[in-house]
Amino acid sequence: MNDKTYYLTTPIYYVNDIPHIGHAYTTIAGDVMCRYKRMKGYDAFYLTGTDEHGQKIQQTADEKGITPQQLVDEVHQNFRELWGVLNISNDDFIRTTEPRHEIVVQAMFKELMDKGDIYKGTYHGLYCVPCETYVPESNVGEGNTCPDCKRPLTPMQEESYFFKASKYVEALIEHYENNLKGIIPQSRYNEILSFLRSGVRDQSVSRTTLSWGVPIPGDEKHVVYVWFDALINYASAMGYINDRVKFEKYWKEARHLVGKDIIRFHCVIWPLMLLALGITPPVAIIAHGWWTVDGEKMSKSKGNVVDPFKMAEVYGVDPFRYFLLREVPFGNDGDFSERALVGRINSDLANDLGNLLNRTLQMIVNYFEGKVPEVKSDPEITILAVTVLEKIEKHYEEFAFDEVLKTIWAFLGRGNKYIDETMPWKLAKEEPNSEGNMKLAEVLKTLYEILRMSALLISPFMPDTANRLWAQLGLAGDVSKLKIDEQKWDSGGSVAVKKAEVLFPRIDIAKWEESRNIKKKGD
Ligand code: ME8
Repeated sequence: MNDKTYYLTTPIYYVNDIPHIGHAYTTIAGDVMCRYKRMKGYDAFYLTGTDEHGQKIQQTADEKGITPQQLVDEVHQNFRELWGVLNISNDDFIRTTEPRHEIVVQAMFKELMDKGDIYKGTYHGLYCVPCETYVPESNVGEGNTCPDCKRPLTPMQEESYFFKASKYVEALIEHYENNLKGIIPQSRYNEILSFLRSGVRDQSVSRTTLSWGVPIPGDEKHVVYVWFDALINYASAMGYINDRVKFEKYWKEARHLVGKDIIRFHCVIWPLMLLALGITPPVAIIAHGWWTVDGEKMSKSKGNVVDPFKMAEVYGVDPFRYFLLREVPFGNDGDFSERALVGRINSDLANDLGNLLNRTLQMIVNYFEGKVPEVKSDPEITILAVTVLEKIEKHYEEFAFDEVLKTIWAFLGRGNKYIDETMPWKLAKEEPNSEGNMKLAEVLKTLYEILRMSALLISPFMPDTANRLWAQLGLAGDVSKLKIDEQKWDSGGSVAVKKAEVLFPRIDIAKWEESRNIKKKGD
């Protein structure tokens, strides 16, 4: 049995809306991490799913004149379909309306009630319906509006169950003090710790104003508050009740990937719930930034919501995956523009990677009849390859996907420069068995090894491209199933390469602009 386990989750997405690039971003990032871990020999479990209860869903269903069940059954399919299109390697897809989830929500709620950590009271407050949250008085925006979505708040008073969050705050502070990487990046860690030190009030965890939720055991006019319900998916999907072996195996390695909008729920409420239940909090919560589009906030009313299905169709799945993780340091906000995507396809993919492959294969064909020379590669590049692997490992630990890619691309860049420096076409003119002629074999073997190692390293980001690259290198099999550490440097000799095919066709900018009706200056 593999004892190197890893467990990573995405947020579960609301199904009142169709998926957009924000959802695609989080899910691709998690996918890359799990694919990398598997190639490093881990048994990595990747979970995603949909959040299907609550007022937002009920309201959307009402507006559409269908039942909430019909709505969630229909809309959750869009997410499943998108993950198929984007080549996401999730091991499970949890829906919060599934019985396997609901039984865990009820069991945890009951356990906390029995312990006295959930009690009944009355809640008064200003509620934001779209955000599904009460807004504390200190945060209410001008004219009683929500500080996040700016929409008007509704005054509400209701009988409610409360979770004694305050009781576990000290324990959580201590947990984070002992786990300095418990929240990534550091700035979020500091923010959450100072929030915790300012105190956390008991949390309302039930609603009587709607029926679309998990009923509270023994008091069925209440349903469980949607966030209390949703967070539990991370445990219910792992068999918290039905499969304890699985739960124990993966939970100790649990990590949650989230957008910065929902860090308090994940870094404060969820770990407090876990501590109350006697469960260890996750190893880490990793928060990423927010995408805008062409400099503006993405919104339906502006009509600028980027459709990931369309991006994948027009530009290809792999370039889209690559772009999202290369463009912006994880944790920072970023701006999406198709122009920037086209720029990266042309420069990074077609030029840097595509050209290196083409030039190398062409020279192996021209000078060695297509057979990779059976010699050792250049010692200088061999040393470089070792440092590349070490750097990449470190960047993954920090979830610094952009740095991983920069490191791979610097390596490819070294390959391109190596061709310019060694000028194989000159070496090829020298006498057979002369020093220069022997150097030619070394140069081409070195370039071949750079490409072989790059195929392995890009596989988590661009699984199909890695396989196409691998096949052109004359190698068989699915790269994503290989183990990086077993693929020793210089082990890839004695094969016949395939004819070089264009990996990424260049996009003609003038035609691209024309197809989008983008007028040039002065037109
Ligand atoms: O919050 N940029 O679901 P949700 C980057 N159901 N990421 C974005 C984004 C953007 N502009 N917009 C959305 C919920 N995201 C809850 C979660 S978890 C127990 C419950 C991503 O459908 C980002 O990961 O609103 C964010 O956290 C998530 O989508 C929110 O998805």
